[in-house]
Formats: sequence, structure tokens, C-alpha cells
Amino acid sequence: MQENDEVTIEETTIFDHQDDLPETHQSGFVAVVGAPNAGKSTLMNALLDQKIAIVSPRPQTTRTRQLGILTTKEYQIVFVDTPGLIKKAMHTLDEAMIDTVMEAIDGADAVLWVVDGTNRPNASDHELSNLLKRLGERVPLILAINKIDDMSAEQVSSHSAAYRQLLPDGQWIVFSALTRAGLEELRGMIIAALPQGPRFYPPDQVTDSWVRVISAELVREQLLLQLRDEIPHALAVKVDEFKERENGVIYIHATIFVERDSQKRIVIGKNGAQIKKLGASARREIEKLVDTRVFLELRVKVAEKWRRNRQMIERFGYTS
Ligand SMILES: Nc1nc2c(ncn2[C@@H]2O[C@H](COP(=O)(O)OP(=O)(O)OP(=O)(O)O)[C@@H](O)[C@H]2O)c(=O)[nH]1
Ligand SMILES: [Mg+2]
Repeated sequence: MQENDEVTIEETTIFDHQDDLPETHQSGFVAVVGAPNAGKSTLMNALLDQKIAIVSPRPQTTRTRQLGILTTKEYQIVFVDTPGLIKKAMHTLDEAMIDTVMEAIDGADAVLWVVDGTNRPNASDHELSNLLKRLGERVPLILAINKIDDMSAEQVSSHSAAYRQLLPDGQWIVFSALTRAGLEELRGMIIAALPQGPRFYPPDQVTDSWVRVISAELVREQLLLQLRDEIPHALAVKVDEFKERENGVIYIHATIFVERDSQKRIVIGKNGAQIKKLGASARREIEKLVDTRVFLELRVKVAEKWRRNRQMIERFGYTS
């Protein structure tokens, strides 16, 4: 994880960090794709054993590509967590999110298609499977049927059979990202699908996201978890200031953007009660990430129709 803005990941060459790797060393980019809410980010966090991607019960939690890097002596898997794929773009933000998924698929050495096994496949799953089938001639595909902890034995067999029909030639597995059942087996399948190659990133790097960007995401996660209705989709969070003070405390100033004045009032709450609660929970999550005390200051601003404004979307970092 990067601590400041001075080093960018693009500067890393694949010739660094290759000390004493076995000749059989494997590496590759694994695109994690699927419908919103399937459990893609939960799965990536579970495989990394670390929370770097935010998770919520709301669809479209993930807005942009995020890497999760798993390194051992034998392999380096670079997971590319992506926004949930939707059929129809409602605004520019949706279009940017769909582009992000397509780019991740394009650059992948293997594709992990995560589905929520508690539901039978729907029309979108059929469409996505057609896209993936065409891809299957070029890269290995794994159908990962998630949430078995929430399924009866009968559902596991009938739903997984229905999904497997959509991808008859791909490999498949049923698992639970939440309880980790089947996770080791899934990891084995991913490793088996990777080509031989060198490391792309230093062995101690777990993501390409800045700590300040993940901090903004952790604030957004609390908004998703604590606010009801349609407001969360209209929210964006940007960290304006991220400073380590001499006493070791990290000072963060972040702005929550909403689309309307009425939403601003809801985020702030009566006498500021809501924003205080949001700030306290987000601060605790950020403290877990940075492993030190955090001072978090939040403010709310209206940015009308920002989801239709490419410049704003880029400013918030929701493009790949
Ligand atoms: N019961 C159960 N719930 C799960 C499992 N994996 C994820 N979830 C829940 O499913 C919801 C969505 O999880 P996410 O990881 O945010 O899903 P996602 O696919 O990344 O969603 P988007 O970012 O919106 O595309 C959350 O409430 C998770 O706690 C699982 O194995 N079992
Ligand atoms: Mg996600």
C-alpha cells in the first residue's frame, strides 16, 4: 500500500523483486467479475486475508477497479476487483463502471465469474455467460458460485447445475466467501490456471490503491451501511487532506458529495447526529487499516448531477 503520493505503481518494473524465484513461478491478472452484490469484493478480501475493498449489501458498492495482490514464493496472483456488471447504463458513472469491467476482462490472464448461488441465473447472467464463453477460447474461466452458507443442499445442487449450463466448458466451484468454505480449493483452481511468469509487484504490496483512497472508500462504506433508500448511489467521497502528525496520529479531512440539498440534510442528521455516527464508524475502520490513531473530519457538499459529469467522476477517481 502506498503511504504518500510521490511514488506511483507505474514506476514498478517487472524486473524488480525477483530475488530467488523458482523457475516454475506463476503470475497473472485475475479479473473478478459478476453481477452487483455477488460477493466479488468479499471474496477478494477473503483470499487476501485483509480488508482492502469495501463491502455492503447494496448493489453497485464497488465503483472502480481495485487490485488485490497475493504473493508467495511460488506465485503472485493479482486480483482485479471490478464493479458489478449491469445491463443498462443510467448515467455516465454507470458507463464508466461498465468500461472498467471490460478493460479488466481484456487484460486478464484468467477470469473469475462470481455468482450469487442463492438465486437462479437470470437474463443478465445469460448475457454475461455469452460474453465470457467467447473469451473462454483465450483465457481460463472459473465459475465461482458463492454464498453456499445461505443455501439448502437442494439449492446448491439445482442452482449450481443451472449456472453450469451457462458455461459448460469452464471450471466451476461452490463456495462461501463469508465462511471460507471451499476457499482453499478455489485458490488452488486459480493457481492452476495461471501462466508461468515473474512478479509484477513487490512481495509486500497488497494493492495499488493509495491509503487515502481506501480511507475515502471506508467512509463511503459507512454511508452505504447506515443510510437507507436511494441516497447512497448519489454519494461520493473524496479525501482532501491526509497528514501524519508528529504524535503519530493521522489527520484526515474528507468531503462527502451528494446531489441535492435534501440529501445533505439526511447525511448530517438532526443536530449532526448522523454524520457523527458515520465519522466514528469510518474512523474505526480506517484505524484498523493504518494501525494507528486517526482523527477524521467530515463535511458534506452538494455537487448537482455529478453522476452525469465525466469530469466530476474522474475527480472522484471512479474511472479505471
Ligand atoms: N451469506 C453470504 N453473504 C455473502 C457472501 N459473500 C458476500 N456476501 C454478502 O453479499 C453482500 C455483497 O457483497 P460484496 O462483496 O459487496 O459484493 P460485490 O459483488 O463486490 O458487489 P458490488 O461491488 O456491488 O458489485 C454483502 O452484504 C456481503 O456480506 C457469502 O459467502 N455468504
Ligand atoms: Mg464489490
